[in-house]
Amino acid sequence: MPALEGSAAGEGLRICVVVARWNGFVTEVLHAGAVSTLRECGLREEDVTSAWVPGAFEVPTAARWAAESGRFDAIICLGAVIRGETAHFEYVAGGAAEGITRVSQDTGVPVIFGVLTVDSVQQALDRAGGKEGHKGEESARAAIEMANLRKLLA
Ligand code: INI
Repeated sequence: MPALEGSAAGEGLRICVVVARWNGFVTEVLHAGAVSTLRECGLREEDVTSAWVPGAFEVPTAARWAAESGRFDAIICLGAVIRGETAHFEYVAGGAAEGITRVSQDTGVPVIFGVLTVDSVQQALDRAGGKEGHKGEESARAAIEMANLRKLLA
């Protein structure tokens, strides 16, 4: 029975990291972890493009531009929406999640959901290199695996 799995090798892949500036004390850590993991997995410096946007709500739009450009094998979306800090958490977090899902499904380009949607600053920090791991690093590994799986399945 054939079983396919995308490898963890990043050589030759081109990846765009779309990252929100809002809650930058978290998103800059997610971004640094994603970029360093991509480089450790073999991507060349010139094949990792970062695109900064104001907030998580704008992430799907930039992700769509990147996906439709045909220049990237995968897109990583990074952001931090913190419930305690906003009265319109559901709109921002829901808009980001639905938009990112739609971009990936509409274009077929892997678009990785690395947007933290959490209740508190502490929960965000826990997921940006704290006790709950590092969503930026995880997102980088997921992007490479999905880009490689796509090549096997296409
Ligand atoms: N954007 C975030 O990325 N995280 C947040 O927690 C947040 N809060 O708290 O509101 C947030 N708002 C800005 C939003 O993403 C847009 O940039 C803004 O509404 C302009 O469209």
